[in-house]
Amino acid sequence: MTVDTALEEQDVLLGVKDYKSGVKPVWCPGCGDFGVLSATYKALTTLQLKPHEVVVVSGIGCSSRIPYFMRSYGIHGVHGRALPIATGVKLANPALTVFAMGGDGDLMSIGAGHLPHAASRNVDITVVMMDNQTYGLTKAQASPTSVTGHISKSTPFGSIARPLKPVVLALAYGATFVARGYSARANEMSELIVQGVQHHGFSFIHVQSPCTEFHNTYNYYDEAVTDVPPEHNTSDLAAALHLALTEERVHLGLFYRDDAQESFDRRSREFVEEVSEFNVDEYLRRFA
Ligand SMILES: Cc1ncc(C[n+]2csc(CCOP(=O)(O)OP(=O)(O)O)c2C)c(N)n1
Ligand code: SF4
Repeated sequence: MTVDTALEEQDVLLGVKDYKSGVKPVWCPGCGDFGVLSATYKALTTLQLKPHEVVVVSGIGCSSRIPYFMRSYGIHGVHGRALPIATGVKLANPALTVFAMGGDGDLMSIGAGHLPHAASRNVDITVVMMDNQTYGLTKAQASPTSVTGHISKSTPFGSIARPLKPVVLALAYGATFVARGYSARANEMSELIVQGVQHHGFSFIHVQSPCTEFHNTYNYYDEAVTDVPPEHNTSDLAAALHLALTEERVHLGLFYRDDAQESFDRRSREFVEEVSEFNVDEYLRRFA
């Protein structure tokens, strides 16, 4: 998706409407992904980023349709490959604000192998994972975050696997900004997205984003969520892991932030001087 830059050239204050592509979301009524979309519009308004400075990369899934609804650059990629594409975009043009957005299936199943590498490299991108504990687009198979006992078309007698814990994984992989939001609390989520973008490193925002069509968990999360306690020290990795492992309540807010690590894209700029002209024809002739 491309954006025309006429609006950006004017020095005007941008509002939510300026980040809307005009394409009407095709999600089911009440889908949690609407909350994520409006939180993202609001965050961009707060940040006053110009649409042409933003790239939203996604994989495949209902949640991964999000780039269509945003007036920014966007790539609706290949299933599970949002992170490597987003990494490439950021390395090619570090001036861009790059998001990788998608579902629990896309980022925790087929794409799960990319998370440790993108996180430990500390690539300066903001990941927003819309977790509905199911594969919505393909009509509700169990996902890696489905709870044990979850009954679905692929687990008719209840899932016998234990669910992955995305926040625990992101912390363990070395993400330098880790937070959790909830679709029903779009304002708080928007604050987290703002902070995630402002953080110069790999930001992982896990969002509980219910699927109203196949796995409606709003009542559960309305009861289960609670804020990260104010006394929590967000620079203490062990404390963040402890909080993320808590089973009784689902904590919302910032778990961990480390601003001391230099990002991969900044470090890679050190090699710009070393880059020499690459002649494709000459290279191919070697194989002739
Ligand atoms: C290589 C490949 N395997 C499987 C699929 C089928 N497929 C499409 S979306 C999806 C899962 C989507 O789940 P999730 O990422 O949680 O997104 P949601 O639809 O729930 O938002 C699957 C298995 C595919 N498109 N490509
Ligand atoms: S199937 Fe579920 S995840 Fe997909 S749009 Fe509908 S409510 Fe959202």
